[in-house]
Amino acid sequence: MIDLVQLEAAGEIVRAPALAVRLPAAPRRYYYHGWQSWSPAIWTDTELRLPTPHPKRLHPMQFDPAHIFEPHPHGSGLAAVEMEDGGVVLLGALGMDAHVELAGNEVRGTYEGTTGEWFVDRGDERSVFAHYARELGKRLGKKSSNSAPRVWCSWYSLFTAIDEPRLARVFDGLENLPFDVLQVDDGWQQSVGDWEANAKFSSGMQTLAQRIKATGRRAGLWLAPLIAVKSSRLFRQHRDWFLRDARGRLVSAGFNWGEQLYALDTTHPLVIQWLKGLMQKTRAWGYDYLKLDFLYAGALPGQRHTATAREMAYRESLETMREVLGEDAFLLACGAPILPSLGVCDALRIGPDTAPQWESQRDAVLLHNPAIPGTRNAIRTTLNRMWLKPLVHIDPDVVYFRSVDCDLTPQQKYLLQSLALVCDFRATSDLPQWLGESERDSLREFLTARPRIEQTGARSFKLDGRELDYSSVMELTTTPDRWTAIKGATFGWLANHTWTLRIDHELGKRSLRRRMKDAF
Ligand code: 9PG
Repeated sequence: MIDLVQLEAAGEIVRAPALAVRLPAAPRRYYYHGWQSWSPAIWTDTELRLPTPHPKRLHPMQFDPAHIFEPHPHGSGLAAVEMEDGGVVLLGALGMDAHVELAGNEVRGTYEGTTGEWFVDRGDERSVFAHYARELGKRLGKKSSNSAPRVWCSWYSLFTAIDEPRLARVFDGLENLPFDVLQVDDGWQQSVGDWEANAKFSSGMQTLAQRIKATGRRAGLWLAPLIAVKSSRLFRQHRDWFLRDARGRLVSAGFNWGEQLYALDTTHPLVIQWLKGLMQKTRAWGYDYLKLDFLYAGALPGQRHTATAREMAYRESLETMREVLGEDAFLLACGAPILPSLGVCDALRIGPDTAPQWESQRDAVLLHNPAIPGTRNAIRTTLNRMWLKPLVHIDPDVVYFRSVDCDLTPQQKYLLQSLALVCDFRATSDLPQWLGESERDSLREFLTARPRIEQTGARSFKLDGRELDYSSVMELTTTPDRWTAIKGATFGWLANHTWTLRIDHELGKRSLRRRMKDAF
């Protein structure tokens, strides 16, 4: 049974397993809210049918796999529509495990196998989202309003090519640039699942943390605690810890690093114990800024050891990790389901990865995939999730100042840097050795700036009086012509094979090795 709410009920809270809001007419635009950090958040014309993003093998790590093929406009947790007169109607869940859709003149929300509260409001875009955020904060909690620490992160320059000598050169080169955290990203571990230092870090992770702390900064570390690659010891030794579907088959958590990913069942008592041990270990090594990544894996659909709704199961596992890490640690959740992370993490990545490229024809047109790393994708989704700012530190991902190994134009870099200032989250991966004198000055200014920020519209701001308009970044490439659609379908089919993904991974590694030999 669906409860029906007439639109007079603005600003109202209703408790129901499912709820429909009848609109006076068909809306003009629809706000699609993707499930996790990397999934897109976009406003589109309701008429527009977005093609299925490719490759499908990546769906579990980019979208909510339970809903990716839905015919109507739909989204995770909340939906908003814009009416002919420009007014916005919002239907948002105030709990976990809810999905919404637009069917004709009705916005419908459903809790997956549970019940909970709904918030319904109408008005102008900024005010309905602000009210919704306030209600979410009351129920899920919110984190401190102190500024987020300023982070140097190893990923977007060195990628997996990190090792002790390279990091030492970076730490030396940073001199007195005002970073609060030096965060070691992917590349230190033996395998995704086997969280011990690999041969490139033979002095051990504790020594590395000490070296960072000796520069006067906090030590940060990347971990993907809820997934494992197929070749990891963890997966080989504990197959029974991993999530399965109703037919007993292992659930895919996506494909990355040239390998199949699997998800831990975080309701399994031995998994909980293992997770606690892992968090204790990283704290004991000396890291107190944790970037916990690929967290969506904790909320994938499947049969769990304990029959807990999937997002609730994820939230409980995040709470467990938080508890062991302690309140004095800073927890950045990445690749994380949005609503279930609120109140537990300190910061939340709210868009896909930025990249030293703006947008590729391959990703935007052929694969039609706005979750793939790219600066335009990152800016678009981050802006559409700015409403989360009162609840959590919103991470728009790193910005770029360098010209070495970077195709972004000065204007594109400026748009991204300014967005980070608006979000009040400052991070970069630029190697100090790659920066010219004026680029280094700009980075220092960025790290120390306290600009006066005024939001002048849904997608425009004034920074110290300087106009900043993102409207040109926001649109998605629309329906492709027939020839492009055929090319895209063929390319998407090719890209879906494990051998193509493996070759792509190998080529990526080779190109990284070459770039590093030349540049660092
Ligand atoms: C390390 C990286 C960095 C980065 C994270 C995450 O959907 N995708 O294809 C996709 C690929 C990589 C990725 C996210 C999504 O990157 O966001 O900051 O830590 O892992 O491997």
